[in-house]
Amino acid sequence: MFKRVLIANRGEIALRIMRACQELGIQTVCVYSTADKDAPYLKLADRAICIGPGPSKDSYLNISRIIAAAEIAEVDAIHPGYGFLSERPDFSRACRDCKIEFIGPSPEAMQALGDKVECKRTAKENGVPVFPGSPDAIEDEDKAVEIASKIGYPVIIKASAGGGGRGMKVCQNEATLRSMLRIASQEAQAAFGNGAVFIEKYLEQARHVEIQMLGDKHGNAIYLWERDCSLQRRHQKVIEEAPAPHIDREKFRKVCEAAAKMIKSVKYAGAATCEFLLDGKGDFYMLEVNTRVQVEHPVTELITGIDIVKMSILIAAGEKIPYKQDDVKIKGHAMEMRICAEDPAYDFRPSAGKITTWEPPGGPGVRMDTHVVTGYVVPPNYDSMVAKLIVHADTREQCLDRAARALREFNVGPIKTTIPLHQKLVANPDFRKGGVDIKYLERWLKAQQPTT
Ligand code: MV4
Repeated sequence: MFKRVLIANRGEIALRIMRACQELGIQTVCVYSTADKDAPYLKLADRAICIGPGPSKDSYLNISRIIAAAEIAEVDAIHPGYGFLSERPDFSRACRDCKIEFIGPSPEAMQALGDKVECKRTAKENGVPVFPGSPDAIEDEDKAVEIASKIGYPVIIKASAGGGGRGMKVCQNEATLRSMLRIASQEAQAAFGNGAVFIEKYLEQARHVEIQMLGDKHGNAIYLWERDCSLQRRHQKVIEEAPAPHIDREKFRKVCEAAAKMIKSVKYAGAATCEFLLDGKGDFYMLEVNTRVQVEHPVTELITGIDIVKMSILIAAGEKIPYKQDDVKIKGHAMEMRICAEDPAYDFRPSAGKITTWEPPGGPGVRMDTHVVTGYVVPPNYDSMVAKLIVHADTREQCLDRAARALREFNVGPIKTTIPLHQKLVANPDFRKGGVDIKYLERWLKAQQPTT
């Protein structure tokens, strides 16, 4: 087992990883930027090392500074958390080159799944359903038009090196497809240093369901079932839940089995998530694979009882996954509300500053993942999430009621947060019915706006 681990991240996930390490008897080294120098969680680390100024590119995204900190502190491994360097094959490789274990997949596995064209090919080979489209990156406009007329419009152009919704173009007809192909490729080249684009059938109305997986270094892979992340705004998830409401579980099991086979095929070690769109007929289509621990992992931890962050560390240390697929049972229902320092009454404008009132909820079935304490100052440099409120109950309805109760207890000031939005959502009849689509929240927010 590792003696000492460096945490290359900040905020709630740095604290979450620190907690996992401490329960495993591992010493922790936390790096921080000057913008985070007074963050309270740093006191819980065995050692905290400043790696630079506030801008991420000079600190949390700076590979050489992080590796230097790891060498000074003589750590055995680095946990990247989510965001920042977590999905960068060059960071995984830099760790390997310096003989530091990267807590996550090899650069090869990360590359194979991060490239969307390659990932789709691997998916197909393993029986994971994907949208029909171009099997390779597009070389020739006429060939793309031919494929599009075969699958039918609308089609979507995506960058092979893209992800998270960046650089996508929906085309309703041949003329748009022809003109957009070159633009999309140029944009992809500028944004990702790789101009490869592909097309696939565009699905208008969909739900977003993702499968949580774990793979180990011994060729084992299991799935921890799914999360429904359809409630989102501008590609930022607002509420995630598990299990997904109203799905055919036996049909879905086959998709999960194929997804596990796929990550096994690239010898994947660590936590991974396969993103799917679910159409109105109940069919699933894989979009992409996230090669990291995700923000919303606690939802799955609560319904399965499996500690995903601890597992990621144990797997990196060479342990076998201690669960058989049949050991993974869904217990109850869980929901995560991402509480952000933003004002929903003013188009979600950032609300950074000092938090003088912080009264978090508690009681049965309530988990708070946060680095915030009374007096904490939200720095303006990073993402605005200040807490994840995760609730667990026997049924979905009880979970919603518990969420409403916890949100009533939650009192924060003077900064504005998204708590009032969450209160409206857990009481919303459409959301309570379950199965809202990915455009629901933006539609609903628009309808809420005063029309004057
Ligand atoms: C799509 C799609 C519809 N059809 N692909 C957005 C994020 C990236 N992971 C892929 N995305 C989409 N790909 C096809 N063929 C719609 C989206 C999409 C979306 C997907 C999941 C969650 C929210 C979304 C919001 C807008 C568009």
